Amino acid sequence: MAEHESLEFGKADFVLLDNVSMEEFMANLKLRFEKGKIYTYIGEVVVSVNPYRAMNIYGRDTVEQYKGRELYERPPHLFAIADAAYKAMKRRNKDTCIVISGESGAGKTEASKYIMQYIAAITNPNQRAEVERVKNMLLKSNCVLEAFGNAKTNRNDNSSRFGKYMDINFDFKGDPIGGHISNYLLEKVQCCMFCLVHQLLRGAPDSLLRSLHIQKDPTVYNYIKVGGQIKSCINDGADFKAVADAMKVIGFTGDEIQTAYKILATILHLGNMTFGVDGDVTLIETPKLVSVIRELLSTKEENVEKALLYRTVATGRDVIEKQHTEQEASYGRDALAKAMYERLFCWIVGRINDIIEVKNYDARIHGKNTVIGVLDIYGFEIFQNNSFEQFCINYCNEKLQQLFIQLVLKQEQEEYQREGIPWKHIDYFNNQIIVDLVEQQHKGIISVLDEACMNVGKVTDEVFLQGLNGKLAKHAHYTSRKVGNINCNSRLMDQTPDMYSVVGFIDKNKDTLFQDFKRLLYNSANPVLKGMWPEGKLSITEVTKRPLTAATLFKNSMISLVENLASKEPYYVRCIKPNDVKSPLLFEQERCRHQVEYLGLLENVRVRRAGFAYRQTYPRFLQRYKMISEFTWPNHDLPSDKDAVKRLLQGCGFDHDVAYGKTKVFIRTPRTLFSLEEQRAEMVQRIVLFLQKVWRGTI
Ligand code: AD9
Ligand code: MG
Repeated sequence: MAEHESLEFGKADFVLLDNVSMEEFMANLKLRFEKGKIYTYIGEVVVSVNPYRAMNIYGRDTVEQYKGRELYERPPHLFAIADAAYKAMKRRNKDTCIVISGESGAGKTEASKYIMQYIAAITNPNQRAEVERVKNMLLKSNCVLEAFGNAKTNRNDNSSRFGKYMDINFDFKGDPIGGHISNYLLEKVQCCMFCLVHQLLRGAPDSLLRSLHIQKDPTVYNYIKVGGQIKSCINDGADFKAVADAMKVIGFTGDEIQTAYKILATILHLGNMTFGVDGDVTLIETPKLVSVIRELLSTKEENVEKALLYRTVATGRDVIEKQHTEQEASYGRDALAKAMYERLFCWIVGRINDIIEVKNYDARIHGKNTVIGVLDIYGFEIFQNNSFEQFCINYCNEKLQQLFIQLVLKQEQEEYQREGIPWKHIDYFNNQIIVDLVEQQHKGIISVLDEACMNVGKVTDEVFLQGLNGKLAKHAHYTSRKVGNINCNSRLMDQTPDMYSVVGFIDKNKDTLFQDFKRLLYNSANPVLKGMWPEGKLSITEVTKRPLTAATLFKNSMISLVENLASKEPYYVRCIKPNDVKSPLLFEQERCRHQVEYLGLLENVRVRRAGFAYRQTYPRFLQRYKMISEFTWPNHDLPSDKDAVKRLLQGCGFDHDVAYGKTKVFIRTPRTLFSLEEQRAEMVQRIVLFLQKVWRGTI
């Protein structure tokens, strides 16, 4: 518990509140925000409120203050949690992870960057060149991923449109030796809103723009106009260069970087392509663009035209070419643009992984390679119109909340029960019911959606809605409402009590890209582009297997993410967004309260307060502390380790602060542990001095 700050700043740990009520919690949070204290603990969880202004708290001197310290020794800070995760990894050989959650714009990505910076700053004391290289790569990869994966939205000027989980691998010395990035669902609806597109228009040299046939004026491009905002991301001009440099440093070749630009340019041109009809023939109204795209993609002109206007279908043994209607052609064009963006992004992540993954590490020689994972994922999102993307993003957050409940609330309570420690059960809302509503086999929303997609004949959003109403009408967390004739809304989740429109779910879930486009890109003379589309190799008769739907792929990736996190020792950062206007001064009470509620922070305080800060099995506890007591050093003659631990703690006068479970000892306050650690350090020092004297022969 952090008790070292003056009370004028409120309580540095919510566990220290006089009364655990929502009112007191909010008053403390507000007071600290107003005093510029943006971090507060709940035990080992950091609650962070976005300050919306530059804070002078991340410099080298602050790093030094936190390095190697215990959590409760210094005022709450992200660095303390990063240090705790690092120490646990290094001292106890544990894989750890830091899960950063909170809604869009709450400060997750910034937090993840500060954590990475901190880890980079405290490692590699010997300045080994290889480790420096790895650290630089890890930091630079962030810059590239943000450029391609972040976009300006109403809620955040630099909003992550993809979820990122990054593992950093460490060697036995605790220095970074590599990493791995997993990305989750890049939201591609507004692919032209991505930062790099703006950076390209504003920051690229004229010669590059000319070679891409791109004009500087963003209003020329339909996809950008559809995005509705022609504002730039932060500092486009300088950023363009920074991203290009970062890509070079990471090891992207010139051809690879050029191909990335060509893909972005192709997407912009595609958005301006229009189709018309002449009798029963569908035509391209903008033939010039076809030749521009041909040039950019290094393909043949007639192939581009054909892929845009026809699709090849296999009917039994015959292969026929079917002309698109105007509408189908437009749909195909948009799907191509989105798919190219998504593929480019995944390819970039893959390339970065190839480069940063741990190589030449032999665990038999070097000992275990341990990991710290940092998860920065898109937060809960509620817009005027919530569609498939919000559904996936919010489902992901429910899943992470469930993990938090499992690890922090449920397991804690269950452990006390198991160990026979007196314990008053604390109620909390368990959102498992909502997770099930989404992901359960057969009955869950994703199953219903997949079923609707597989319908033979009529496959519409309406059919999906009927499916939902049929299967879920009685579910306590599902309601359905119909607005007008076409706009169907369903309320799916309770934590975010808003409606989702089912319009577009079917299309987005099927996520079809006509095979003809895949073949077109695979047949490009540009080897980089070709390499991104290996499935274009398949002939039409070979493509029979139905691919997994977007929602099912997402669900599977979430399940494995949660499994991965659950296998590590978790640390949490819970981010809160104080207002909607990016103001450093405004603390909107209701808005914040809502976030505190759905993040379950009050329950977290209650469980933590009723609980114990530290626990350890009796033998391991003795192993670490037996030297501080005459009853246990060097060995004890008591009937059991439990009795020995009791004797040791009684001897130190800590009996009042501990509880003895069946297999573990529980210590209530960190101060006790701290004091045990101090006594141990003192004893170790004395033993060392003693041994030195023995060696020197002075004893
Ligand atoms: V989203 O789910 O990706 O849309 P995030 O990642 O939660 O969202 P982000 O970290 O991007 O939000 O923060 C939004 C903005 O808040 C940043 O661009 C900064 O302007 C501001 N911010 C956030 N954290 C800090 C901070 N610790 N110090 C100063 C901050 N400014
Ligand atoms: Mg973000």
